[in-house]
Amino acid sequence: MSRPSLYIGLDSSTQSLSAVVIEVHGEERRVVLQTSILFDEVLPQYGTRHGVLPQTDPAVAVSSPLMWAEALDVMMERLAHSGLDLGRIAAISGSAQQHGSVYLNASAGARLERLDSTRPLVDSVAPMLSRPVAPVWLDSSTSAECQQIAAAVGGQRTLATHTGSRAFERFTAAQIRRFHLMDPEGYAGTDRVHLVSSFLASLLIGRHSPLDPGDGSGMNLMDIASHEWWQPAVDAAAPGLHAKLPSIVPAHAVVGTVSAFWQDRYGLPPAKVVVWSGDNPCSLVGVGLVREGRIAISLGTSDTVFGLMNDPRVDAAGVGHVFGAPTGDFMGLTCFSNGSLARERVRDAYGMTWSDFARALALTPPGNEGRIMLPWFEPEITPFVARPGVRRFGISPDDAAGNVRAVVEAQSMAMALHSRWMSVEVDTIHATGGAAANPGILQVIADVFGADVWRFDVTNSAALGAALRALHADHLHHNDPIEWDDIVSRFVRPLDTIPITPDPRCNEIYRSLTNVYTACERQALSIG
Ligand code: ADP
Ligand code: XUL
Repeated sequence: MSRPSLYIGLDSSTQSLSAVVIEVHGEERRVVLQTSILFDEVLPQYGTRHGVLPQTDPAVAVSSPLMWAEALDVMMERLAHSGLDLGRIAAISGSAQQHGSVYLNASAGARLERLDSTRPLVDSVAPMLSRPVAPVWLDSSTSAECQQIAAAVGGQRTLATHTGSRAFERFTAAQIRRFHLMDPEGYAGTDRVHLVSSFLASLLIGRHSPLDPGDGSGMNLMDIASHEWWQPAVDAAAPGLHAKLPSIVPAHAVVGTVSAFWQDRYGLPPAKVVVWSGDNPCSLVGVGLVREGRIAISLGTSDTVFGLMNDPRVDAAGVGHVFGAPTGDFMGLTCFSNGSLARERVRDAYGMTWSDFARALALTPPGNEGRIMLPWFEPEITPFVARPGVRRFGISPDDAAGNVRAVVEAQSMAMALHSRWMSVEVDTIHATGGAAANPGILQVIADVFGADVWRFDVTNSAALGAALRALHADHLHHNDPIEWDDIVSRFVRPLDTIPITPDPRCNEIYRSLTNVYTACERQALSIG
């Protein structure tokens, strides 16, 4: 019988680098290792808070590419000492926070080829950077650049039709444009603009890596249908940008092998490296969504609602995004920045634990007697709110339990309202992320959507998705394809035997309350 193979999925998220290792032995497939490195704790010398470098301007969010590189070095050392038989690694792939960009100078190509395995990785990477920091998805400082790009290509609708999204502050095009405008010399000294995903893949293979359509569609630069750079948007972003962009390859492409640096430093084999992707496309397969009809709600640092779509139905003027999916289909996604963050702010304001928070939900009536909160503690992505501020309609800040219910109901109604554009008939929701541990929150979501909610134990859904992509691509490579349904069914199973089901009476209450919520949102946005 053949030896079992190992597949590694890495995920460089906002706050941590995680790895999930799966073992495949014939029909037997299982997760054999999960491990995470929290940036703030393990690499405090970079001075990040929640993975982001402190700034005086709340609209600016940048992080450190060197910190991500060092985390990769630490992770590989950890894997090398994990007891795994490294010689059995068949393929590695990865996932990374979307939209973030890393700027490398013209020496990077040659330097990637001769990374010095006797020294820490960062020593070789530092001289490659043409910009010491990387803007990340929490940045909202580029509204002017978004307007300029949209105007140059003929409007937001045209941009959305081609690239899958209207111009968004955190998307890479606007970030590149801002760098070009603020630091023309730095931009001129940039030879390659990588996404976080393609940057880390480059460090693994020892040369510039391409990127995949899933992460490419988070840039406002790629034509969502042809998977090629859309020249009008590229021209609108910054001069000479086309030559600085990586190439785009299918999500199952093998982009190289683990380079000599890693072989010499940690004894890794020259295993295949499958192109990395964004964390949302990876999570799509990591939570088992390989067909249209179900959606996932991820309750993490941010909240996201996403689902597979057979066709690229774009939200022409609105809030949603269409990305490429690892299966070759499409995915729709709406992102809310005030996710766990807002829930934590309410919890902490009343000195509660998560159990108190759950109790407060249980003690208050669904619909909260018609009272509404707009929980914009930080700048919000959906709907776009530049200047944060919490708005309360009919609810006193002194009412602890009422405020708990209000934040959860507002978030659930916003998720339902702002994912309608996907036109997916939702009867089943896969819930993931830290806050999915809270059944009270999931009950409100079930009632608002009128759908069954299943909990999945996928704290590492993006890393798992990356490992599954490595498995899928390796089999394709050997002309032995495995169906996506077959791949996910072995790894992605609900935590419970029965779902959280909607109460029809509560669903009725939320149908009318969502109209009230919509009016409150409109009023707040028009006042500013
Ligand atoms: P990330 O986006 O960083 O991967 P996670 O999915 O790990 O985030 O979620 C972490 C968040 O989960 C924490 O910030 C915390 O607010 C939230 N959380 C953890 N346990 C609970 C709970 N019982 N109820 C509500 N939220 C919770
Ligand atoms: C999606 C988005 C976030 C990041 C988080 O558009 O900005 O989900 O990918 O890592």
